[in-house]
Amino acid sequence: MTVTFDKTPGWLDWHADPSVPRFRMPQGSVDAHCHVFGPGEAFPFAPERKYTPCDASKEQLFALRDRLGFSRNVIVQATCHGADNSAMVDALLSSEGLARGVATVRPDVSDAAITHLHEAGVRGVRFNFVKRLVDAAPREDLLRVVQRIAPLGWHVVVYFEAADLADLRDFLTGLPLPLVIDHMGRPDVTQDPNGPEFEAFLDLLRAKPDTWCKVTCPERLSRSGPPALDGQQAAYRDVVPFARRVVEEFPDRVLWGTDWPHPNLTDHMPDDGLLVDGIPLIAPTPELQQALLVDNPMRLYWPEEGPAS
Ligand code: 0GY
Repeated sequence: MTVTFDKTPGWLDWHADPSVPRFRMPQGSVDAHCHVFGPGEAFPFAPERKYTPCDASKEQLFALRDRLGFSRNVIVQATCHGADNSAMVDALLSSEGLARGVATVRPDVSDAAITHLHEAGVRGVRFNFVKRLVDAAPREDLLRVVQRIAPLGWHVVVYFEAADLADLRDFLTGLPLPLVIDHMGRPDVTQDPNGPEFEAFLDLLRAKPDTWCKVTCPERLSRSGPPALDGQQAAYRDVVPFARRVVEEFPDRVLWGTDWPHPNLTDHMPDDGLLVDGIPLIAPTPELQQALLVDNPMRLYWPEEGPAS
């Protein structure tokens, strides 16, 4: 029997006709944060999910990759699929090696399942601390997951909100694996980018030198919003000083991604091409762009391919 799903009321679908970016990304750029959703008929959403999205298939993701000018993707397991990684793994297996994955696993995951994930291209697990997305997992469980994945050389991707950093900091700095932080730890961008809240976030990157940061999701963090129709103001300009601080202090530890298909946005859906056009504002030089879009994600997700010649 085929299961059908009704989207969460008010759900905004991904942009059907994104613009082709004016910014020319360097050759080999990686969209290092994106998701697939279902399709629900083939890959049912998890019973414990907190939202039911529209479908966003691997074919649609790869079409976006090509339209925007990316070469590769890092597909992050979305919470609507719980710990059933099959939609993400199916996308990896269809990518001809051009996608890597970040999975959600439970501490009792079998060795065979971990091996299967690795062979498909998974290189990390995601720990999600955002309460509206998941029920909190006990930290002992997370540490057991860390023990299970450490032999494979994987890393831990963490998603949390700025207000929770103080509580999480010791746990995060104590993790014996590289750490990748989603969306700059979700700063409150009405605050000063040089103020204490964002300084505490930058201190985490200083304290644990194998911590990476995704300078992603301006559309999610912004209060100034998308560009005015007259095009006079840059899109999401209030997020720029935060991302730029991270890129300039840690040029070798930053990653960029679209966050397509943009789960849980409620006021507007971004044009993915315009998101790409925002990259030179946060990484203004060709050297910073090459590191952000190519060298850094390749080092983390395709190290076997070595540095670009
Ligand atoms: C994101 C952000 C969100 C959701 C998820 O896995 C997810 O459900 O990541 C969000 O709602 O903030 O990274 O895509």
